[in-house]
This record gives sequence, C-alpha cells and structure tokens, in this order.
Amino acid sequence: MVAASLTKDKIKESIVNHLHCTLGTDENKANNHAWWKATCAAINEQVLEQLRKTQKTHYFNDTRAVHYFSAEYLMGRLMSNNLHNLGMFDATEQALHELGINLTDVMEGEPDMALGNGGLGRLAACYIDSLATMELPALGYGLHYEHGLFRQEIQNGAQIERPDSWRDYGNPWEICRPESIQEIPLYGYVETKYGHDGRIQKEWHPGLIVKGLPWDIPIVGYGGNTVNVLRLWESQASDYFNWDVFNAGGYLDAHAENVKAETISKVLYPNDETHAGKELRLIQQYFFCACSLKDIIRRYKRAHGDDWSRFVDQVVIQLNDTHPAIAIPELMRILVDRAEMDWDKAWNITTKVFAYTNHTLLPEALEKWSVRLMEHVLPRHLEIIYEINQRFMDEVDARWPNNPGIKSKLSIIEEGGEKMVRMGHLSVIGSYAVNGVAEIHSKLVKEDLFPEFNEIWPTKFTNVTNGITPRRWLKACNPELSKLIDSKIGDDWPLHLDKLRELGKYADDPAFQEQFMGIKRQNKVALADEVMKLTGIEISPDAIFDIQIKRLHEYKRQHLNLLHIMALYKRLLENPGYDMHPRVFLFGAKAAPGYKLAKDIIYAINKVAEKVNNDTRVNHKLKVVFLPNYRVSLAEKMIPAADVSQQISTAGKEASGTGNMKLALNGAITLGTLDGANIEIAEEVGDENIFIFGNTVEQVNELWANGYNPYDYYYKNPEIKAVLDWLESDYFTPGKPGALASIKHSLLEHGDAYLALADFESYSEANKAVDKLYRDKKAWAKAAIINTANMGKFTSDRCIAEYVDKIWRLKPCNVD
Ligand code: 26Q
Repeated sequence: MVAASLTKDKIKESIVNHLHCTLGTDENKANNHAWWKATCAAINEQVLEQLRKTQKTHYFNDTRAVHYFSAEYLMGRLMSNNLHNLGMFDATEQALHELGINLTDVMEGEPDMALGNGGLGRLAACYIDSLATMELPALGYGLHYEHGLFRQEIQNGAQIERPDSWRDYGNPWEICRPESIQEIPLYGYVETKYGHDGRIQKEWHPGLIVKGLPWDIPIVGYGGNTVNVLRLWESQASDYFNWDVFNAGGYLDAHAENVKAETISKVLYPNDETHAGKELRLIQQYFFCACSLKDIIRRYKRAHGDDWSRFVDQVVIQLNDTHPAIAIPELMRILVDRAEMDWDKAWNITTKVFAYTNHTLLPEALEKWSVRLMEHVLPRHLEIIYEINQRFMDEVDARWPNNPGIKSKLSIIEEGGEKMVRMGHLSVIGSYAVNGVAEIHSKLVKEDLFPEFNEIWPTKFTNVTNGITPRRWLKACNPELSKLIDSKIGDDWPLHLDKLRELGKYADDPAFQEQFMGIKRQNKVALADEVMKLTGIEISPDAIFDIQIKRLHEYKRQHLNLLHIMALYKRLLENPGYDMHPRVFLFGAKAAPGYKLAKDIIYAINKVAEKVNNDTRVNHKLKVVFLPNYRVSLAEKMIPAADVSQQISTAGKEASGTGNMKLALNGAITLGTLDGANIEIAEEVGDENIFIFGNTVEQVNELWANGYNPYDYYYKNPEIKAVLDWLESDYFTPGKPGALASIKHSLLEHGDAYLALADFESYSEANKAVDKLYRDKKAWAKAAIINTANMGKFTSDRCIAEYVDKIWRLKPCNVD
C-alpha cells in the first residue's frame, strides 16, 4: 500500500490546505460540495504522483500494452473506490471526522459517472480496475460524453427521462490534455491518384475536420502502485475549413458543420441491445476510434520512429463489442494510405492487433450500417471494407467453390434489401481472437452466430467468462461484511478472491451464521431507510428482500416477475391465510426511451405496486418497490441488502449477466434460469444453493420448433389467465381500463417472444421453494454463506488473467 503510510494528520492538513488554497473557502464556510472537492484534491496528490511514476516506468520499459476500446464506461462514483484502493479510507474518515465532517455524507454528494448503459459499460469499468490492480500496462479509450445515461424520474408511475449533467460542478477526477489534441476527418470524397511507381494512391478529401480533446481519468489499482489512464475524447469544432470541398460545391453551411462537430460527444445513446443506424452514432464510434488510434501511433512512433515492425509486439486493441469495429478499416487506412504500406503487410499487422468481444446474440442488437450512410460519412473506409471483403470472399470461394449461399451469408456486405455493412463479420474477419462472455454464450457464438467462421478459423474463438471487481462490489459497498470476512480469513481476499472458499467451513457455524445474517439485516435496515426516503414506502427488514436490478428488456423478463407478483396478490386476496413469508419485491431498471413496451412494463410495475402496497388485505405480506434512477451508486446500496437475486432471462438470451455475480458475492441466493453465467454460478455454489427453473436452451429451441403457442398456457393455467385478464381491466389503473393491456397483448397476440408463459409455472414453483427455504433460518444462512464463499471464480482479476493468457500476452510491470 503506497499511500497507507499517510497519516490521518497529513490528510487532514492537505484537505484543509485545499479548502483554503484551491477552493478559496474555509472550514466554517465550506459546504458539502467544497468538502468533497477538497477531499478529492487531497486524494489526487497521491493519485497523480503514482500516475506520473506509472507512466515513466511504462515508458522506460517500453512495455506492450492493451488498449481497451469501449463506447461505454460505467464508472459510478470514484471517491470511495480510490480511497479503498489507496488504502486511505480509514485515515481519511478519521481526518474528516476530526474536522466535524462525515465521510459518507461527502461521498453521497458525488455524481455518478454514468457514461454507459448497463452491463457492457460496467464490465469495462471492472476490467480497468483489475488491469491497474494487476499492474498491467493498459489504456482505456472512449468518449467523454457531456451527458451520460439519462436520469430517470417516475411521474404517475411512468418513466420520464431527464438529462444527466454529471459535470455541472466540474469533475475533480479528470485531467484535460490539450497538448494531445487530435484532428479527425469526416465526409468528403476520395481521389484516386497514380504514383510515379505506378502504385495507386487514394487521397481522402474530408468535408469536415473535428478536434478531439482528451480527458484523462486516473485508474488506481488496489494497493495504489499502478495508476493507469482512462482517456476519453471530447469533440470540438476545428478552425480548419476545407476550401477544396467548398469550391467543389459540397458545403455551403460551414457553421452548421461546426455545430455538428460539437454535437458528437454531447450525449450517450440510451439504447442497449437495439441498433438504430443513426448517423451521429456512427460518427461517435469513428471519432473515438480515430482519436485513439492516432494517440497510440503517436506514442509508438515516439519510441520506434517509422519502423512499423514492432507495432504488433507493442500494441493490442480489445474491441468491446462491435461499437469500435470501425477501428479496423481505420488502421488499414493509416497503414496503406498514410504509411504507404502494401495491402498484405498492412492486413498482416491489423489482424495481429485487434481482438473482439461479443456481448450479444440478439439479432436486433447486431450492428449494421447502411452502405449509403457509410459512404457519405466515411467514403474511404467503405472502399477499404469492400477490399477486405473482396479478398475474404476469394478465400470463401476457395473453400466452398460455387456456393453463392455461403458467400452471401459470410459477406461483410448484406444484400437483399438496402445494402448494409455487418460490423460483427468485419470484427471477426479483422481480429485474431473472438470471445464470448460466458461458457454457454461462447458456445452459441461459435455454433449459432458464426459457425462457418469457426470452421475457417477454429482457434480464433474462445471464451472468457465475465467477472466483477470485488474491491467495489464487496469491500467498498459492504464494509461490515468485509470486516467480518477479514476477521475470519485475513484481509487479502480482495486480491485473491478464491480465498473466500475458506468461509465455507463456517457455513454451519451458528455463531458465524448469526454474524453473517446480522450484517445482512443491518444492510436491509439501511436499504429500508433509503426506500422510505426515495419513495415513501415502508418496508420491513424482516421480509425477504427480493431484487431484480438490470436494464429493462423483454428478454430479461421483468414482466414474468410482475405476473408472479400479481399471482401472489391474487392468492392473498382469495385466501387471506395464504401461507407465505412476507416478501418485498424491489426493482431498479431504466428503459430505452424509444422502447414502448419496456416503458409500459415500468408503468405496470408501479401501478401494481400502488395497489398492493395500499391494500390492507395483504396484511404486510407483500410489498412492491420500484426504485427510480437505477445506477451504479444505487446498486451499491441495494446489492448488500438482497436476499434473493432474480436472474430470469429466457435461456440463450442473456450473454452472461454480471449483477448475478455481485448479488451472490454479497450473500443473495439466485433465482434463475440456466442462462449466461447463471450456469457457472450454479456449478460453483452447487444445485442446493441456487433456485433454478425454466426451459433450457435446448427446450427453448424445441418449443419453437414445435410451434409454441402462448394461448395453450393461457387456457390451461387459470392463474395465468386470471392475471393476464387482470392486466386488461382497470383494477390497477382506476378509470383507465386497458392502460396495462400492451403487456397482455405482447404475451398472447404477439406470440410471447421470450416465453414468459412457458416458464411461468416452473417459476412459480421455484418461488415457493425460495419461500420455504427462507423460513428455515439456519438453512438459508448456510446457503447464503456458501454463495459468498464460492464466488472466487467471478473476480474480474481472473478474467484479466485469462485475457492476458489467451489473447493479450502481456507482462505485469511493477511500479514502485
Ligand atoms: C448499439 C448500437 C447503437 C446504439 C447502442 C448500441 C448498444 C449499446 C450498448 C448495444 C448494446 C449495448 C450494451 C450491451 C450490454 O450491456 N450487454 C451486456 O453485456 C454484459 C457484459 O458482457 C453481459 O453480462 C450482458 O449479458 C449483456 O446483455
């Protein structure tokens, strides 16, 4: 621990000094915000010193580094994390205490950095934490969105989106680097020239140049030695004006183009798992990839000049889904057009640099850009993509002669309707490694999504099951449980999560069970207070806290959870003695603003909640809570308080899930389908310590093959029929019959695409098993402890070790 030696008195002195000299205030006048900024400044003294040492060490050792390209980073708040990773938490807490200030209050004032939608963005944040912790040379690259994911308000039960302005009062964690500005071309046309050697030269005459200004966020590894950087690009108008294009009659409104330049990094697209094909989104992707590649090449040239021969030894670029896939033709363009390399040599370099992680199988989420749009925005890149495709088609032809079917299936260009560029195909063809994010998902990537590519390059495909950083998702968010664990097995588990397994020997120990569940109860009390504050709903910590937190999507089946809640409600109304342990169902979820049914489901959850929570007949046995504005900092409060973790996606649809891991790590028991990483969680904890239900992937395929008909379930199961019909009445929306009917329609007329009705009965039975186990306090405590004890596999450190071993081939570089 580098900073652990810092005494409380030194920290206190530094905070006071920053209050005076950086913020121009003093101890008596300072408000919470000023205390936050002064504390950040004190922490930054340590952070920036280690950052400088890290950069110097990496430079002098000329280290190979991974460059993580991601359109999203869901960092959340940084103060608690940085304090824990620097080993300064306790001393800072005491220092502030002596100044009459509560650290928790200070931390609560920090806005979340919400530069992402969900799992994919949070995964990137966990991975850069692990990379720094493991002292691996790494840079994260992404976009410096002015507005992150929208803030969600609930008005009369419905989601309202409000802009997220996370930087209104400045962000003390970032450093602006105007010395590293990049200029990025867009639009325009391509000129073909012939060099004196007869070589064809392509020259792109852009119609617009935009500036990329980098902001660096230091990423502090646990232990505080290595501090890597997350570099996020902000777009700015450039003063450059292209007379070439102007004279060619292309651009009359140069000012409008400048406004466009500044728009690029304005806002994060709030869609996950749907691809809209919007021009600005393509430009965002190209913008950050082009800035980042220029940055990487500038750094490489500083050490190696124009000698490209060592580039592939120094640089690996990991593509976080296809969002940064345009980097592949961009690197080709730089090598062929700018460095004047011949095509084969350039392709050889490119395909040794990129690796691609797939995060979805959903067809609607696979990115495709129209050829027309690509030609308009990136005319040279389209040419390069065609060339890549032509050469690849020749290989396909050689392997499968006279087989136009397979050619059209594998082509980067989709034909038939409007011609489209398939970014997944481009990513597979241009990368040396392709991985899925859980065993089952990687198997489906190989067998269902890209079977022929797997046949051509069988060693290209691999799996790296996702993970989470235990520093944020246990140590920082659940301090009491962490201290209990320290007292039993020592305090190095945050770096060696497998050690948690030693807790297994206390699973049957009544004293330990009592301590473990006592902390769970304390966390539930704290969450109950938060729920009261946020919603005015009173919940009892003696009830089962049953939690489903994730983006709202039909495949994640929040509506299955809701149908079951309605069934419980109905059982209670029909039989007031219905035997169930009191249970609180808590939800956190944002819906994409344009996803009508997802918003309808949020509305339905809130309307059912209103009715249930105010119905004295349920006798406090059932409560439903929708917590608004789900985000990383809210997750940190909900997860430590969960008894049950709902992971109920249709089998085959959730690539991995990572909330499932966070909840189990904190002693929640999973109620889930055999999907994504749930399968591997079940393997780790054993079948007796997880509630599995529902159709498997094979059974799902069979159901569809046999002509799945949701009406069969509707007519066969009176409870299903009753709750669906209930949705159509005005029981939950007095005076507004049919306000919740779209959910029923999606499940019947529209065919129940995610098989909610097919899984309902088995889900209902699994819920009874949850209820039964909870009433056996000892058995529940044992299962909860076993869950925590067996989450070692899911540390993101293990994932990074696998990426290093299978894909990146990096060496740690010790920074002292
Ligand atoms: C694509 C095109 C245009 C606009 C937006 C998008 C877009 C943005 C975000 C598409 C997808 C996403 C995010 C996907 C995501 O979060 N996937 C999740 O990734 C996790 C980490 O691997 C997995 O655990 C989840 O299973 C997966 O759903």
